Amino acid sequence: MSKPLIISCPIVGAELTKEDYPYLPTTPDELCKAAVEAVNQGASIIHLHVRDENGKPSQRVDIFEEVSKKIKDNCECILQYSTGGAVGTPLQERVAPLSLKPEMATLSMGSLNFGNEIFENTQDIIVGIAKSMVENSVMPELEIFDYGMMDTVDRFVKKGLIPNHYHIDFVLGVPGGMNGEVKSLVMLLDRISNDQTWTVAGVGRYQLPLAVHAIMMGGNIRIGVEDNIFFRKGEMAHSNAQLIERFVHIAKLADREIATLEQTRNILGLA
Ligand code: KMH
Ligand code: ZN
Repeated sequence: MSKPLIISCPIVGAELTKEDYPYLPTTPDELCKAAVEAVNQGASIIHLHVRDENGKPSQRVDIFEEVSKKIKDNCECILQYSTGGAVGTPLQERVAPLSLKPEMATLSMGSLNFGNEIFENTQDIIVGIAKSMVENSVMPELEIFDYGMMDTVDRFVKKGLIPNHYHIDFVLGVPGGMNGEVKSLVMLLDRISNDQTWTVAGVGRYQLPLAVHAIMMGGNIRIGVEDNIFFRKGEMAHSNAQLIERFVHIAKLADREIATLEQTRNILGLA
């Protein structure tokens, strides 16, 4: 029997605007609705960014608190806060929401060009975020955007700079990072042990082929509009749930059941 498939959903991200994508959830009510629909469709982890009153990406604790409460009141899931924020967000703002003690949060394992900007993750930033995660008992999901970041993971774990219990998310296809070809994923998988849990987040047109391969390879998938807004070429998805639905069908046809919340916690070793 193959392992249940964990579906994570990044419901909004920090880069898109409603001008880019009219269905983008930004208000607390819209974020809650998007999360509930994603969970009803099969997601057990919600990767959460929030927006301020003007729709701008924000790491404000009060907004994370309000949105988290709304989501928790309306569905059961693991909340995974973004500590990446938007490009250029200072360290202190990035870690601020961790004081709310979400079950999980992201930890990006290196700097990279992000389109025409730089997503900065120096050693001090990585260690600063990791320290705050340990203080708040938050399980890290390591975001791997490029092959060399796996070397950083190994080095930092060895030096005790980041926790040694983590989940991995290979985020492939960011312009400036590693591409989302299946052979990129295969190379990365060669770097981890058999018992290491992992997810793949394919950006843009890579979402579909990488998720299909991950389903067959025993990995897990991140599906949502932070990574991709198109259901198919030229046709926007109208919700996160619509994007997820296709992969639930594929997983079922491939004899992979969708992980329940309890199964997700067990697989990831969450308390
Ligand atoms: N918005 C990107 C610059 C994360 O959530 O941890 C970073 C990001 C990663 O989205
Ligand atoms: Zn994110």
